[in-house]
Amino acid sequence: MASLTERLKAKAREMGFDLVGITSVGPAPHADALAEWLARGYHGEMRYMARHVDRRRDPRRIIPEARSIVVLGERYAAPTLPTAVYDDPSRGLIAVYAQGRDYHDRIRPRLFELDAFLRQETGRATHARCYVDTGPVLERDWAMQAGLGFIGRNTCLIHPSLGSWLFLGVMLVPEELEPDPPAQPITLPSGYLTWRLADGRIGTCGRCTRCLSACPTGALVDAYVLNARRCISYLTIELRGPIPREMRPLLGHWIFGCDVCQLVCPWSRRRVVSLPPADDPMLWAPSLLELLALDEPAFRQRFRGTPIMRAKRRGLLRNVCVAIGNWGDPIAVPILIRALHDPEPLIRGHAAWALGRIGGSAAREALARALPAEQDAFVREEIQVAMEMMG
Ligand code: B12
Ligand code: SF4
Ligand code: SF4
Repeated sequence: MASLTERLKAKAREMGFDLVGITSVGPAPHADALAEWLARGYHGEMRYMARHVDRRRDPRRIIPEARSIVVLGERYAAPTLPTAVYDDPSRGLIAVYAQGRDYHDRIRPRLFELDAFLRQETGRATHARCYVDTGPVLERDWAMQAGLGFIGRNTCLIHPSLGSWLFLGVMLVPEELEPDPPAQPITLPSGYLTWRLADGRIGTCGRCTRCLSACPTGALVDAYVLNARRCISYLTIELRGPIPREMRPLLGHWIFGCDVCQLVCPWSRRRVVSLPPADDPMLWAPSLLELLALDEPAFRQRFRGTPIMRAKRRGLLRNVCVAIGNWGDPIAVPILIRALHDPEPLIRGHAAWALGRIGGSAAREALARALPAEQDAFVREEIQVAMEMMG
């Protein structure tokens, strides 16, 4: 008869998870890296990262009776967009993970279902803790400890056959399950840090540093260290307020998340999995002008159930204004002038910036007309700066 651990893993695979591994609970192996990251302020305004650090360092602080950590990985459809789309500045780029139904809604219920299976097998009455990016757990650290993959210099967890196009989920359970061997450093003649995973596969960054040089904003300040305050993913999703002015030109036309450090990675670039695209791919590289025209109901209708709802209309349209400013085509001026009167100050302010970048007499006149009527201090400043930018 298969052991409980084997039955659990078989069940996880049957449920569609691509990777499953187990590790014993204890202090997170790289908890000190988190402390250093927080001390440098690299979390920016993600205050939830600075809360409950003791729990993130050791999951037994979350649930003392936890004995094992079950880590699940699920691949998502990797880029299906034609290369020309990535080069078309009139279209907004949305990170692949956000193209489709929200992964929290898709994965978390299946973790609960997996826990129900465990409870049925063991007769346990209590519930396990199940997280998909939803709790104080260092998911990548535990995934590596459960032997699922290795952490690359871009800080992503990479599996040699699937690349880094993976969602992670974690369950803290009281059962003493059989742990998998963690990703083990091995010594090769090359001398580069190389890992043997639980499934026997080998992974390494070798001498590659492509992600570090390709990052458009210099967010990867060193190998394995990401300063979120500079990361497009943070600036377009997590940051609630204005995008710092000096960062805006670096965002290009990314409007929700960023995939650059994965797209250039040799492990991920070649691992375009043949999952059917969630929808018409062009839906996920929308026209910037079309997006800026979305009112609240249209925004909700278009993005309901997707991770994009996290940014809300005001966050997404803030990003769209920045992308339009970077595109720089005067065709956008009339719609930006309309956005100068949007009810949301965040959108008005970024529309002013985009008008300043594009320039021209129509843009200048619209800014000059908007200034006297503008009540919001942030927007007033953006209008003034935009007018200065136009000389
Ligand atoms: C905060 C956060 C962000 C922040 C900060 C990212 C970061 N690198 O820290 C922002 C908003 C920028 C972000 C962006 C993205 N995120 Co995010 N994010 C998180 C979150 C909530 C916490 C991450 C964290 O703890 N950061 C703190 C730093 C210190 O940790 P870390 O960089 O992961 O580093 C750890 C290890 O690398 C290790 N370590 C440190 N140094 C070294 C050195 C060596 C040699 C080794 C081996 C290990 C090691 O120690 C650290 C602490 O454990 C997790 C979910 C979770 N609860 O874990 C998702 C998560 C990491 N994100 C995820 C995704 C998909 C993304 C994006 C790809 C989305 C996108 N396309 O825009 C980008 C990727 C950007 C990138 N290169 O990381 C996935 C990652 C899946 C994967 N394959 O790795 C996660 C796990 C969510 C999930 N459940 O699927 N994210
Ligand atoms: S997600 Fe984009 S901005 Fe962030 S580290 Fe990777 S390449 Fe840089
Ligand atoms: S791009 Fe190169 S250095 Fe960066 S994670 Fe991939 S293999 Fe490692």
